[in-house]
Amino acid sequence: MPDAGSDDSFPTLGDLEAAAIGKLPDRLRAYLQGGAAEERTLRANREAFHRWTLRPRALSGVETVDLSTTVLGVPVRAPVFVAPTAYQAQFHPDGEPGVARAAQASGWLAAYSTLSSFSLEAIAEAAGTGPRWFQLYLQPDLSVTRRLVERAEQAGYSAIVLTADTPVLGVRDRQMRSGFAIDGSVPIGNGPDVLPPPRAPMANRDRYHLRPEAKSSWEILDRLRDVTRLPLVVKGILTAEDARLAVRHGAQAVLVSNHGGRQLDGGPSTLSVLPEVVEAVGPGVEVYLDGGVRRGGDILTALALGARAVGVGRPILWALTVGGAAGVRRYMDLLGSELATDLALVGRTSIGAVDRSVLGASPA
Ligand code: FNR
Ligand code: LAC
Repeated sequence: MPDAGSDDSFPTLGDLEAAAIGKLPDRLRAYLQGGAAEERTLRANREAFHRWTLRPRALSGVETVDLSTTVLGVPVRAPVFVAPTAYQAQFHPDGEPGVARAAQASGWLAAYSTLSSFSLEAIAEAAGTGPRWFQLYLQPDLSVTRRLVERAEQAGYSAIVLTADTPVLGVRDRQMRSGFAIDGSVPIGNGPDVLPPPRAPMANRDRYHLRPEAKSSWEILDRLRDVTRLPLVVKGILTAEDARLAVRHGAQAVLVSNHGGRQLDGGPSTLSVLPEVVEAVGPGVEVYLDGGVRRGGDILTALALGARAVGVGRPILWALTVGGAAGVRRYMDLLGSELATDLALVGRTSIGAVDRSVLGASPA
């Protein structure tokens, strides 16, 4: 068990990012902090939250506040989950098992990357009974993809999150300048046959070629359903069209994500397209969001616009960098407490009571 929030190297959530990036070598800082190209989309994710206002309510009887909810039917202690991020042992030796212990202690759902530093089985062991999802990157060889999914099912992961926005990695200026390369040089815990997405298309005269898995269409969801009974969550949805296609091909939920601004620069902020996706899928399908979620008020804003739960990516890696598993636990404590505070201040005592009336008028 990690210490319950004993790490005081970040007294507030607002101190976490600076505390972490001060500890990292340049290459890892570039990998973690960077987005694609000019980082317009990276910035837009944060700015979108700042355009909304929350409506404080007075004397509303808020003695006890409950953050619990369910995600795909699984009970969780807060409507926030750990978004999948690669190579966590690069940031702290505790790596994904450290995150898993913190998530279990906090009652948070956590998603783990295909590109985890530790094996998905080792992470599952550390997670114990804690809810966990496996994030899937399609592999050039379908049998390798299939094997990953089977292993995840056997190890007690309760959903497969197919990341659908990465046929090739976005153009990452900061990474290129710093020399951090997502390639075979960074160890992957799931085995030597598991590959990260390709860094760039291969030029051949007047054509550019991606890897074989890039030919996948929505039928890949049908293929995955032949392999597993687990629910499929499609990550990387930013339009009503794709949301409808995902549902038509059997996705149980969609995750509105632009990969933390790391894929298509110039794409929209996630918050700005959340309402269109929620409307497109209709009431029976859960919609999640990640990208720029930092404070309790951001969570309320996304929930008010129809998200069932939200993911946090970089903040988990910041907390891991600063304090390992105990740092992640402290981060989860701080964010949970802030969300409970903000919920009381908008006059609500449960997550189910958060609706559009929590927010002021739509931004222009
Ligand atoms: C990511 N993300 C990501 N997504 C995924 O599906 N598989 C992965 O392996 C990774 N790896 C990864 C590494 C790092 C360093 C970052 C910052 C992000 C994207 C991640 O799941 C999520 O969409 C974003 O991080 C959410 O935005 P914020 O919270 O970082 O602003
Ligand atoms: C990233 C990949 C690995 O964004 O998902 O770095």
